[in-house]
Amino acid sequence: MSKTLNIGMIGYGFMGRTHSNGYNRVPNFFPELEYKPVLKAACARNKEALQEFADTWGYESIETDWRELLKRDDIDAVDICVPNNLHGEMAIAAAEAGKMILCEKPLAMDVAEGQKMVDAVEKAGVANTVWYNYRRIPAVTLAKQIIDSGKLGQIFHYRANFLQDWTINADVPQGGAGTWRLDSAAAGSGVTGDLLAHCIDTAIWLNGSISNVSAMTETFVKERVHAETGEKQAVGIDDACAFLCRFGNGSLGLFESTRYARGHKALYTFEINGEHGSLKWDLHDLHRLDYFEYADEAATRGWRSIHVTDNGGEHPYMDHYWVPGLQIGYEHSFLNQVADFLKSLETGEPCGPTFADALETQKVCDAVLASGNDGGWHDV
Ligand code: SOE
Repeated sequence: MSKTLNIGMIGYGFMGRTHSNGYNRVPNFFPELEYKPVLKAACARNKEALQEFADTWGYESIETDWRELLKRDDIDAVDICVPNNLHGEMAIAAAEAGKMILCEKPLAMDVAEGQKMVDAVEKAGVANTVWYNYRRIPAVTLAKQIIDSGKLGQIFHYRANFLQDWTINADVPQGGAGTWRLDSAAAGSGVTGDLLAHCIDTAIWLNGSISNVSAMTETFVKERVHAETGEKQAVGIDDACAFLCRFGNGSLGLFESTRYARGHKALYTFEINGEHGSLKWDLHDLHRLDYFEYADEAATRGWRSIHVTDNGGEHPYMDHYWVPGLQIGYEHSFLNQVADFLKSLETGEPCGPTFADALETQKVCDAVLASGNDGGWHDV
C-alpha cells in the first residue's frame, strides 16, 4: 500500500520549479517507491504570483505566511526554496514543528547558523536533506562508484570550475526577486556560496574532507542599484573566487568560480587524477564521464568517453528511465534526489547530503571567504 508524503513548498522561483517537477514526476519513473509526494501547499508572500505557480505545478492550496504553513497538520515535509538568509529561521521552526525538511543549498549564511540548523534537525529527529543536486547526475554518481572501487588508486589532484557570465553588466541590480544572489544581505556570499558550494559538496563526496584552504576573491563591480530601494549600494558579494586546498587524503585541490567568464553560462567541470587513472566531467555534456585507465594496452590507451545511459544496472539511476543510449538531463538530478529521499523514509537511512553533511561544505566556504579577506591559509 502506498503512503503519501505531503509537501509544503516555500518559494516559487527557479528552484521551486525544479523541485516541484521532481515531486510531480517521481511516481512515473520510480513507481516501486512506497511513498508518493503530494503537492499539498505552496507558500510565498506574493499571492497572485504564488497562485499562478500553484496552478502551474499542481499545488492543492496556498499559504501566504510560512508560519501558518508549519502549523498545518496535513504537511509532512517542508521544502525551503527561498533566499539563503531565510533558510535558518525557517528550517529551525520547521524542525521544531516536527516537519521533515528539504532545504535548498547552501545550507546557511555561515557555519554558526548552519550548526544551529543541524542541532535543530537532530534534536527533532526529522528527516532532512540539502539540494546539492549534481551528486545525482548519473555520470557523477558513476564517478563516485569508480573512485570507491579503488580503480583510480591514490588520488593526487582534484580540480573543479563553475563558470558563468551573467553579472558582467554593471546595470544588473542587486536584491529583489530575480537578483537576490547579488545582495550579500540575502545571499551571504557570491560565487562561493552559490557555485563553489556545489563543487565543494561534490568534491567532499568524491574525495573526502578538505583540511585547509588559501583563496583569492574579487568584486569587479563595486556598486549596484538595489532592485527594491532603487538606491545605489556597495556590493558585498564575491564576484569571483579561486582557491587552493589540501584534502585529508593528501591530494591537492584547485577550484575556481566566477560570474565574469564571458561565454560561459553554467560550466561546471571537475577532473580527478589518480595513480591508476583519471576522471573528468562537464555539466554541458552531463551524460558523459571521461575515463583514462593506465592499465589499458599501451597502443590503444587513451581517454574514453562513457555515455552513461545503460539501463541494465551498469549505470546509476538509468534503469528508471529510457532504453540504452537515450540520455536524461539536468531536471532528472532533482527527480533522483526526491526518489532517494523517499527511499530513505522506507529504509530509515539518511538521505545525503544531510544538514550535517552540508555543514561540512559550509565550513569550507567560510574558510575560503576568510582566506579571501586576509590572504592567509585557513584550516577548515
Ligand atoms: C546560479 O545562477 C545558479 O542558479 C545556482 O544558484 C544553482 O545552484 C546552480 O545549480 C545553477 O546556477
